[in-house]
Amino acid sequence: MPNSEPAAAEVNFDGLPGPTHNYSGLATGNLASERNRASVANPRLAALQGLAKMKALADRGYAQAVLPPHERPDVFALRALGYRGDDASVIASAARDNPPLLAACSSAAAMWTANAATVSPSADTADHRVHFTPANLVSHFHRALEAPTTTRVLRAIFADERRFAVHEPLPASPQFGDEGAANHTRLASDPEAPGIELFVYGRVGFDTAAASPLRFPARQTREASEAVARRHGLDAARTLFAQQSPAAIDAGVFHNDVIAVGHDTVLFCHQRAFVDQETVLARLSAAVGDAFTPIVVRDADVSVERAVASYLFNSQLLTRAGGGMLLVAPAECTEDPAVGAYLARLVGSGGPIREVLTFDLRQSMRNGGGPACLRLRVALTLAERDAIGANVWLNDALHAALVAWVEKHYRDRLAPADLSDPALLFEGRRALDELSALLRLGSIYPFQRSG
Ligand code: SUG
Repeated sequence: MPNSEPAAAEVNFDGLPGPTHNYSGLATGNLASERNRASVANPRLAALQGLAKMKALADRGYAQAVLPPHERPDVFALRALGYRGDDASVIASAARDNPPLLAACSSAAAMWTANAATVSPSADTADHRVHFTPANLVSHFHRALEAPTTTRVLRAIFADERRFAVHEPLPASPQFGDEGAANHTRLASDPEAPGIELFVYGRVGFDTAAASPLRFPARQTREASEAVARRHGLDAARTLFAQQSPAAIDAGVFHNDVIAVGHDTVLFCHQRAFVDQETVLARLSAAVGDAFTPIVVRDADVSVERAVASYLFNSQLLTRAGGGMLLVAPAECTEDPAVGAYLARLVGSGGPIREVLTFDLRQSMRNGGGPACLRLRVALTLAERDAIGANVWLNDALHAALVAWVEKHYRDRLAPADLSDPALLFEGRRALDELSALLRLGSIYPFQRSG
C-alpha cells in the first residue's frame, strides 16, 4: 500500500447479483418491487451493471470488494418445509403447490448487501475488533433465508478472530426485526478516531401502541438496534437512536437508506426522514461537533415521492482525493427534471458535495435496490485489510475474471415462470462452485457442505 493512504478507510463490499435475479414482487412497502412484479429480468445484465459500478469506483482509487450471491433456489428451505424427493422433484412440487413460495426461495435479494449486516469499526468498539451482526431480515421470508449464508460468508472473509467478531444474527422474531446497515450510519471526521453511530428504527418491538406506519411494515425495531449496539460494545455517549418517520415508510421508504445517507461529517437527508427531525439533528450536531454538516432537502426541492421514485438518497457519498465529496447516484436521478435540477444546484452551492456520478443499475433498481443498497461499508485499518485472505478485492484481474464468469454462467432472460426449471439450480451450483474457489472462500454454500 502506498504511504499516502490513510491508516483506516472505508471499504465498499458490493453484492454481486445472482443467476436467479427476477421480478416476483416479493417485497411489501417497496414500491419498485411491487410495480415490476412479473416482468422479465436479465440476470446477466444485473450482474454486469453491478460489476461496472464496482470497477468504476475501484478505478477512481476507492477500496472496493465483492460479496458472492447465495445458492438459489433454496431447496434446503423447501425440504425444511416438508418437500421430499430429489432436488428436481422438490422444485417441481413447490412450483405446482405454491409458486410464490418457490419465488421466495429463488430470490437473488442477497445482492443488496446494505442489508447483510450492521458493522462497527474497531475504533468504535470496546474490544477494538471490527464487529458484524448479520441481519436476521425477519420481515420477509425471502430475505430471512439469507442470514445463515451471510454469516458463513462474513466468517470466511473476516476469519481472524483477533481482529474481527462476526456475531450470530439476532433472534428471528418480529420484536427483533433487523435489516442491517441500511438503517445505520456512522459519522466521523477522522477515520481513525471513534465515530458516532446512528441507528434508525421504524417501530418499537415491545410496544405495539407506539407510533408506526399504517400501510406498510416498519422492518427495523428499536430493540434490535439497541441489541446490536450492546453486542458491538459501543460507547453510549457516541451512539444515537432515531425513529424513521412512519409517514415516510408509508410513502415507500422501507429502509432509512431510501431517505438519508451519511459519510464523514455530512448527513444528506430529506426533511421528512425522522420523527422529531430537529431534535435528531441537534443531537447529532452535539455528538459530532462543529464539523457536522446536515444537507436537508426540502419538499419544495424534491418531494418524498420523487425521492422514492428516483432513489436520490440511495446514493453513496465518497471522499474525493481532490477535496469535497462525490455522490454516486442512480441514473434515474438525472432523468427526473426536479431531482436533476436540485443536484445541479447542490453541486454548484459550494457545499461539500462537489460531483455527481450516475450509474445505470436498472436491473437492481426495478426491485428497489440502488447504489447504496448494493454495498456494505466496512471501515478497516490497513492491518485489518491485510488480515483478509480471501480474493475479494476488486482489482482489474478479479473484475475481468468475474465478467467472464457471469458471461459463461448467467441467463439473459428470466421470468417468474422460469423459476420452476430445475436446470436453474444446477446451473447456479456449477457457477457458485467456481466462484467460491475464485474468491478463495472455502465451502460456504449448503450444497458444498451437505455431501
Ligand atoms: O428488501 N427488494 C429488496 C431491496 C432491498 C434494498 N436495500 C436497501 N434499501 N438497503 C427489499 O425490499 C425485491 C425482491 C423481489 O421482489 O423478488 C426485494 O427483496
